[in-house]
This record gives sequence, structure tokens and C-alpha cells, in this order.
Amino acid sequence: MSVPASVDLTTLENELLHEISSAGDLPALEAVRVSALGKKGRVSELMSRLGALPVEEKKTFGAAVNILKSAVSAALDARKSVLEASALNERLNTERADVTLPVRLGPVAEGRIHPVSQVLDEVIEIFADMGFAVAEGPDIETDAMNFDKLNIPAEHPARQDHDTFYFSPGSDGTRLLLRTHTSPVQIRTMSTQKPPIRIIAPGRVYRCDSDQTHTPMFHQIEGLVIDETTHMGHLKWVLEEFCKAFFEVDEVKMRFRASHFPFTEPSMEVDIGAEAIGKPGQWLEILGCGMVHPNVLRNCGLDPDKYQGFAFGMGLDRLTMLKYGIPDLRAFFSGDLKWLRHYGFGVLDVPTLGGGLSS
Ligand code: 2U9
Repeated sequence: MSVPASVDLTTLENELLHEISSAGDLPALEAVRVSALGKKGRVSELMSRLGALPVEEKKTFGAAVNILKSAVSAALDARKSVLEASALNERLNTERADVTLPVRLGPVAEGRIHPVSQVLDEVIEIFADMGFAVAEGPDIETDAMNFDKLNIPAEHPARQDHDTFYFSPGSDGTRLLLRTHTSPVQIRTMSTQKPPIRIIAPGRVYRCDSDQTHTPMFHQIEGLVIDETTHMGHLKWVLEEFCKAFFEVDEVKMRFRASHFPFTEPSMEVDIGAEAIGKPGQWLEILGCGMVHPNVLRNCGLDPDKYQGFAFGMGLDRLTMLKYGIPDLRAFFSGDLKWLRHYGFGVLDVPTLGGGLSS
């Protein structure tokens, strides 16, 4: 292969120098550079043809292409300096620093902790102080973990109350579901750990229910204590200590009403005197609880003649609304920044018992 006579280096140089001087901004100049000196650029193409030339021609043509390349490079550099200077001038002329503007706070001061996260941290802090560990489990569960082991067999009416979201059955016929309560976490704990057990299980739960006071996903916190001599006196003491610490009051009136849950026997619902949130004369239902049903203990491999204990459950979202006077549950999940700025907590306001939970 030889260099065609039509390759006129002077014409090419003139063309390229013209393109360089016409480039109006830095991206346009870069495009010219690539089209001339890039791997497949017009000057680089010439270089790649050198190898095919006879020795004498190679020398003269090679030298000429090198001169062209240097001229183009120098022109590119010069134009780049001019364009950079004018870009800087343009910014200096148009951008202004207004030193009278208020200082921006930055992410740590401006970010907000969601009230439910804040209340979760408060509750964990209170129970940690009483020796409870935090246990967690999967949101997707089996029928066995969510219902059967909790003494809620297939035909049990409580299954209807739970408005369960089911997945399509797998090839082996098993149906997974979104947990309707965090109780499977306690089942998993009792099945794998030897008592004494003292845990709280916070997390998201799901029920196919949506109106002013129900959302399809909400937050629960449940607790479980299992030991050889645990009794209802312990249950009442733990819950009273919790309520006093959570509502940040010295005394709290509590009312235990008989109730029924398949997984506890006896079972109770607990109301507190609404003085705790500044509404004297009223009662507020805040949680359910009971002594763990012997069937549940057996289902987890524990001997009910040796071990016993209590469990309780409460809705974190409801606790949050009560403590912080937030009226609308649905706003919790709407992602509205205005709402979060109003009801949210400072990133550094970490709740501690010593420093005050919410101050
Ligand atoms: C095991 C054994 C027993 C957890 C309990 C309640 C009572 C209860 C509700 C409160 C408001 C659910 O969010 S809510 O709608 N919960 O009333 N929960 S006893 O009992 C258990 C859990 C696990 C193994």
C-alpha cells in the first residue's frame, strides 16, 4: 500500500487549523481533536500508513506528517487556553456569591428522623434497660410460623381477622405470606435458644386492610420473656415500667381487661389513664398481652411444665400518634417532606434514658 498522491498535507493542515479556530466551545474543540489526533483521526490514519511505504518515502513523508501533527497540537492547545479563559470569564461575570444569605445547615442539621423511627429507638432504649435484647426475622414467612405454631390452626377464626397477603403457591404447594405480626420472630427464638429468654421483636407487619385507621403495612413491637418461674406479676411490672418511661411520667394508671388471643392464656388488653398524655378522665387502649399458651411452648420444643413466660404486643404507629399528638396515620407513609419537617426529630436527638427520651 502506498500513500495516494491526493493526500495533500497542506490542504489537510489548513482544513484542521480552520476547524480548530472555528470551535466555539471546549466540547466542540475536543471533537476536532478526536477527529484529527484520535486513534482513528485523520492525522493518525496517515501515520498508520507509513509502514507500507518504501524506506526513502517513509522518511520524508513521516517527517512531514510529524510537522503537521505538531502544528495541529499547538493550535489545539492555543485554542483550548482561549476557550478556557473565556469560559472562566463567563462564570465570573454571571455567578455571584451572596454573602448575606443565611448559612445552609447541611445534612446533619437538616435531615429528619421519622417519628416512628424515633419511637422505635425510645422503646428499644427502655426495654434494653430492663435487659431485653432485640430480635429480628424475615417479613416473608410460612403459614406454619405465622399461624400454626402460634396455636392458630387452619380453620381458626383468627386467620380471617388477620387479612393475610398470600403469595401464589410454589410448585410443592406451600404458600408463603407477608407476616401479619412479628410473633414468628419469637417462635424462631424459642425454637433455637434455651431459656432464659428476654427479647423484643420490632418490625413491619402486613394486613390487607386500608382505611383511616389502618394501613396495609404497619409497625409492631412484641415482647417475650420465658424462664422457669416467670409469672403475671413480672408481666405487670414490666409493662408499668415501660409505660412510665415511655410517656415520661412518674405515675401511670393501668387497667387490665380480660381478652382472648390464641397464643396466650390468660390474655389481656391494657388501657392507660390518658392523664399520661394530658387528657384526664379517659382510657386509652395501648397493648395486648398474656401468659404464653402451653401449646405454643410445646410447638417450639419447650416443656410447659418446666418453662413459662409472658408475651405482649403493641402497634408502634399508634404509640407514636398518642405520644406525639399526630392525628393522621396515613401521613406516616406519604413521604411528605413538609410533614416530616414538622413532626420529625433531629438526627442528633438520640433518645437515652439518662438524657431524656424525647427532649
Ligand atoms: C409468641 C407468643 C405470644 C404476642 C401478643 C398481643 C397480645 C396483641 C396486638 C397489639 C396491637 C397486635 O399491633 S396490634 O394490632 N397484639 O394484642 N400480642 S400477646 O403474643 C405472643 C407472641 C409470640 C410466641
